[in-house]
Amino acid sequence: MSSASRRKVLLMGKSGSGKTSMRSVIFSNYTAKDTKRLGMTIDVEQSAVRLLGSLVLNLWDCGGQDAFLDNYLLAQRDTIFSNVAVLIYVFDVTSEDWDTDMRYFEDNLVALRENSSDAGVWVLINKMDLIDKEDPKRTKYNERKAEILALDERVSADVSAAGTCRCFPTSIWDESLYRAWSGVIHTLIPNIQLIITHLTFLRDLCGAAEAVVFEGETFLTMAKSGSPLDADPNDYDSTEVTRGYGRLDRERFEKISDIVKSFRKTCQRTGEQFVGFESTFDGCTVVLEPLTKNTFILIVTTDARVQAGFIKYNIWQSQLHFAEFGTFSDFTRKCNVCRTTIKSVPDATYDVKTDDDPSVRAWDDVGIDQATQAVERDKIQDLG
Ligand SMILES: Nc1nc2c(ncn2[C@@H]2O[C@H](COP(=O)(O)OP(=O)(O)OP(=O)(O)O)[C@@H](O)[C@H]2O)c(=O)[nH]1
Ligand SMILES: [Mg+2]
Repeated sequence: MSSASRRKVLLMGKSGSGKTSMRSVIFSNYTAKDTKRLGMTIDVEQSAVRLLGSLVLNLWDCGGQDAFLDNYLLAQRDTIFSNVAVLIYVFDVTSEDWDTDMRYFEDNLVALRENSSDAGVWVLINKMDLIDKEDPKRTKYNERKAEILALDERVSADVSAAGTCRCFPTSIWDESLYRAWSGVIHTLIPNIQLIITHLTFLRDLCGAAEAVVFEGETFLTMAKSGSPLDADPNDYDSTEVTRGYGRLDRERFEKISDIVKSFRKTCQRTGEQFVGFESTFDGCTVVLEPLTKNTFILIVTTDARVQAGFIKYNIWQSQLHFAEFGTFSDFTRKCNVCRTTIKSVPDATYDVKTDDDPSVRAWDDVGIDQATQAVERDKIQDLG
């Protein structure tokens, strides 16, 4: 069993770039407007956010005034930059002193690579809403991104196994913030590939188009079935291709997060408890259900014959097993998916005493095997 895993996430960047605003919108239910009241951060503000079972993010929001920045690089260098899982570095796209901003970024990156060489680096170029009108093609963003990636390449050239550096345009006023932060937490979740494999299985079991897991408080997207979160059409799996996945709105997860969070706020105001929802319209069925203590699952099907009750039944069957992913690396619930895939997962074992006992059913046992089921489904489809 793995112990509680705490991952240190540094939030850095010049004063006023929007670090505390982001943290407050994502983790403390602030609206973008509320952030106008925030004062500057003094030194480092630490907070802990529990994401999945034992996964806890330790957020270090580092105030960006010059005096603090100098202190992080000198007196506090080891304390700040050691044991970092991810550095989120925030730039203000409207800054008029880009050269100085880049110099600070370089100093921080060098300190990070010295102390936590494998940490991932997420550079968020923030306040995009302020320049989108004057620069609709995002030329300025693309130039800055190129400069940042070139700088990282130079700084990380001699560092073995340096973590990846990625750039995102963000604004606290739209969905881009959720997209960027979903990407961050996605990379921090242990067993993520195993979770994706199970979601893909569950999607296919339900004859669905998509299965997505959201974090229960923030509604950040943690994982989805099939292709990776930011996949381009070449990465789609066969189900996604046949179900016309390319036509789906690329910002659907962020929009769903927004809708669910607003709905939950309404429920709170009216004294109702939000537990999930289901809806059927135009031959499409959507089910949102709690999956584990800290997550929700959304399953969407465009097959008019698949009913919400069937989807929910399968979700309920999977719940206890999914709960294991957040806490354990030794899986003890009988599972056909794990039996075949666990070998490729580092540090995870599948140790189920009843594995050879046919009288004990796995959560994903179906009456007929998967291949037969697929053939049967095609036959029914052919009959119209
Ligand atoms: N227009 C716009 N304003 C933003 C955005 N993000 C943050 N702001 C505003 O920028 C101001 C400063 O934001 P903070 O979050 O306090 O900045 P900070 O990076 O934490 O600053 P320090 O704590 O001093 O390091 C606030 O008034 C926010 O409302 C954004 O995406 N767009
Ligand atoms: Mg701040």
